[in-house]
Amino acid sequence: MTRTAPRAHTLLRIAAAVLALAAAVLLGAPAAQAHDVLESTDPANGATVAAVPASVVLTFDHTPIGVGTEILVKDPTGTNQADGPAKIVDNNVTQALKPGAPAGTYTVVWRVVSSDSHPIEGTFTFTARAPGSGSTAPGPATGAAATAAAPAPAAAPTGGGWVLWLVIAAAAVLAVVVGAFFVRRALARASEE
Ligand SMILES: [Cu+2]
Repeated sequence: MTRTAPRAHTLLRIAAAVLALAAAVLLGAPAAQAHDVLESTDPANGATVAAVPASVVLTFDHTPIGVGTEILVKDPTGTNQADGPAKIVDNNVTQALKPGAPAGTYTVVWRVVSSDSHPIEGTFTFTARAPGSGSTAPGPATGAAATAAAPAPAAAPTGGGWVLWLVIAAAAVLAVVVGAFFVRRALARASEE
């Protein structure tokens, strides 16, 4: 009886430690998810292009949440040449520009809500040597973007959900494995005493 008391005490402490570790891993998983990162833009930051494009595209490392997206495309006079709301398709945020937007250096001021629900923002610039083409070019471009936008929202949340569940499952497995290791070590120590 004298030996069971310290052994039970040790096991209780080990169990508490394992539970605390499992909780830390499980609660830490969402916090470890970082903000989405802007990976590239089209036109690229600092690039010079022949003419103002029909749209600018921002590519992130995850699919931003389709709420509160704001992309200003300021021409050399500071006038916003963005035409209509930005469209999010997979990891790409596309902002159409007004037909015939003037040549010069543009500043794109963007703000999106990261897939971890935090707002992120930034700016980039590009220079266009000629104005944007007339209404003929942006017409088919926005039409194609609109049809491409339709299937994406259904697929995107499923992908994000899978990743989250994978992380939780991995954390649970890790917690069990680590817990089993500590318990076995504690039992080995207890039998040595
Ligand atoms: Cu974040």
